[in-house]
Amino acid sequence: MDKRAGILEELKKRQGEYVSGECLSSRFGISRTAVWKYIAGLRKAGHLIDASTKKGYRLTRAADVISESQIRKGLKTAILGKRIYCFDSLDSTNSFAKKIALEGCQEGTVVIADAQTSGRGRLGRNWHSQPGKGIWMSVVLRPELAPRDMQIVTLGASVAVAAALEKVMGIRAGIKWPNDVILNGRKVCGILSEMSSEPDRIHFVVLGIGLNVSHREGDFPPELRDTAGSLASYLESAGEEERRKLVYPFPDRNVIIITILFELEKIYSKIKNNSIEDILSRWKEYSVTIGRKVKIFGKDGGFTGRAIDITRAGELVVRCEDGTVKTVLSGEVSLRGI
Ligand code: BTX
Repeated sequence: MDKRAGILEELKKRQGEYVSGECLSSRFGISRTAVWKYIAGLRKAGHLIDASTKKGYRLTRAADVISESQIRKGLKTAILGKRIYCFDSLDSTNSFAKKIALEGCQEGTVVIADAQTSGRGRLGRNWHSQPGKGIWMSVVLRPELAPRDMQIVTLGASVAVAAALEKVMGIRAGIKWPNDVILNGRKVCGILSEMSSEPDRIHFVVLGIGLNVSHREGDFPPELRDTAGSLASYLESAGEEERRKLVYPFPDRNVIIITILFELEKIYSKIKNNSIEDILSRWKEYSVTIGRKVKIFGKDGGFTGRAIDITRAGELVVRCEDGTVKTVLSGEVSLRGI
């Protein structure tokens, strides 16, 4: 742990109490001036720290800073997060994760950035990844699957995020096929899986999860203001009765990450045991697509119908208006009437 993180840990351990500059300087083997510089750095990162010439330093409120040591402390997984990389900023956590996956990194390696300068969505789209506001995270997996079965990993990840939100905050999210996590009709989380494979075997999957956490409406660029949401904006818009059921103020991002990784590992072990039906039935419980009238936009135009099911391969089954049944593996779906 670096010295700045160590000082923060010490202040956290004694939250509410003053810790003298002398105590910190002897504990970390640095001068009093260096302690002061580290404290200034922590304040700059958003931590509220009181300073008193006589008594020392006191943490009054820790900033919501993603930190490897905080995640590691709460992590109860066996595979995911054995190795965790945390960055202040990256172009894209998926790009970094792909690079280290190609170099042979361990399965379950997690890459997190506080900000992304070129966050990516599906089909070359952008993913808006503001500093400090969300969870921009990628996980390297090496499932023993054929490439055609890969969609289950992405569907499973959306279930893991929805289950984590339920557990940690009491929020019941919906999943829009294939893997958008929705609150109040707004997209709060998107998932991008990218893989390297040969025809019958996946080498690795980089599973990218982007979850909007503390954005207020004005934090999104104008073009996203009608469609994007965050956990904070959802809580703000929830009615009094709904709010009473929710955990508020909600846990910091480290706790949300720990819970997502925990839920994701449960799902991943189901994939490893080939318990695909379990994942599909949980996906259906969260689905806001099945049973709805949908409009599908695909490469070859669009059609409308009612979404009736999902196949083992993750395809959406749609009964068209003329009674024919079609399966759709990729494309965009618009839910009519939402
Ligand atoms: P998607 O193609 O389903 O969604 C992308 C579309 O969603 C954009 O075209 C835009 O309309 C909208 N959008 C962009 N940013 C946001 C946002 N923050 N909140 C809500 N809507 C938005 C979804 O692709 C997959 C996103 C994965 C993001 C993660 S973050 C960690 C990892 N690294 C990386 O580069 N991507 C993934």
